[in-house]
Amino acid sequence: MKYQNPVVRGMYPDPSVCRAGDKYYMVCSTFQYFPGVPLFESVDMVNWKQIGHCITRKSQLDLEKAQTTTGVYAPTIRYHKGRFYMVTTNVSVDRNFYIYTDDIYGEWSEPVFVEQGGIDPSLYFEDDRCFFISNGEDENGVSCIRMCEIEIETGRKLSETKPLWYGTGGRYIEAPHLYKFGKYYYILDAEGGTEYGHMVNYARSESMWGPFESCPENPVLTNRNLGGYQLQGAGHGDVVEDKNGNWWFMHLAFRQIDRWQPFHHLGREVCLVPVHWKDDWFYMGEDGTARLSYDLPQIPGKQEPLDFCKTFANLDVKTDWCFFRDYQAEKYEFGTDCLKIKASADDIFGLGYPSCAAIRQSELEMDIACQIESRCKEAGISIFMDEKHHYDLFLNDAGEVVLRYTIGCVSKEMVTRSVNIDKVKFCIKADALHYHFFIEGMEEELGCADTKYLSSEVAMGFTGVMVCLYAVDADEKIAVFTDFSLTHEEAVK
Ligand code: 6LW
Repeated sequence: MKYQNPVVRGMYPDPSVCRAGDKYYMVCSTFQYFPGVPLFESVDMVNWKQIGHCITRKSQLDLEKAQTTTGVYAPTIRYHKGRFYMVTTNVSVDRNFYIYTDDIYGEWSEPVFVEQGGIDPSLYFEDDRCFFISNGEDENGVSCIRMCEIEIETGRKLSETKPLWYGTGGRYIEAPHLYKFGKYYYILDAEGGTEYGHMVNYARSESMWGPFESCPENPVLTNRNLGGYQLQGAGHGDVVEDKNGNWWFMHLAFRQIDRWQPFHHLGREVCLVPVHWKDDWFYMGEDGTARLSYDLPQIPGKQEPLDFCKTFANLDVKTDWCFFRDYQAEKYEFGTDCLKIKASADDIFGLGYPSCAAIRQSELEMDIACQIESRCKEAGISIFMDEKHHYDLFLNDAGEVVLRYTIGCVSKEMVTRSVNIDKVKFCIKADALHYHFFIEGMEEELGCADTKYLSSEVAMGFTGVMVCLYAVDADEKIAVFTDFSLTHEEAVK
């Protein structure tokens, strides 16, 4: 098997994976976006297809107060006795909960809350008992991984919460998972922060509650010493054994924009590295680093090329489109060649429910095009990182084309064409370093802006850039989007 990382591209952070029979299932964080927690299926760990979302109803998740980077943090997916469980934190209300389903293609349950704090919850099943693990602090305020036993039907705690492991001393101990492989229990974490110093560590014990012995080779995965390498920030992930006895670590990492520019704006993406064992210790990747490509001749199969021409005809509202805090279906009319959006007064600078359909920018180089017909206050395309970092190309209610750059406390609007039109086709050409803005048919660009000002290093936070089609107007006018395409030459060769 030859494959390239990331195996799932664009903002899909904090992957967790489980095996159920011959198939694998993966979930990721979604923060303020709705539906929440995308769910992927694979038969070989390398090729992933999104089959839906775990969170599809407002009753499962209240994101009303969720700004960018709050809301849903790292989820864990587990399969036990015919039932799938997805456990996560809603950071906006500071609560951990899980939902479950017996039909992976169907709806998931209402939330079951667990009264243990911290983030990055995980579940460990042993026979009919269930243990709940998360990060947090001990009684002296020292950061650690903690665990309690719960009653899986109700979420009720059956034991007190006790510290399990204090990690290796890196900052921000998080992303815990407990496993039993052979005779040992393994407690895995991520430390160092989800930036350039991110790393994966673990420890083992013959007892579930420890004491744990740290792996002598920790960190077992980190790219922190690979200066100038495109893939950085390797960390937070989940270990899985496949049906053929191969071991893998599925984890997050990000692609930086240039060898000498330590910025990334696409968010954290899903990568896969092989795992091997020695003396009941496991080791990851290439000498503990995550690489952009792997050639594993002992594993059959091949990575399928990704479909990189996305249009209204092949995008699915159930899997591809994301909305801010809730999906208010009555505002959107999705057709195979057209999207009609009923504008709302809420804009993309604040909270609320802007009329906005968003899709992840999944490649550094992409061409984005869309025709917009509107007399809304504004309607157009936003290249959106968060409320304070976005580039917007839109038509206003005077029929003018406006390009607006918003970077932190500076927002600059340029009327680039004052032509009194109500229909225009916009094109945005993204390369790793810049966005170039055009009107179709005009050779001269309207403007050009750096990708790095939308990066996680500038904007902070945990999300990545989304391409948004949006409309703002207090009178709820309709904006019509046609001829939409999001293309990339060839991501995986
Ligand atoms: C997540 C934490 C992290 O909960 O980022 O990479 C946080 N690690 O574990 C949000 O994605």
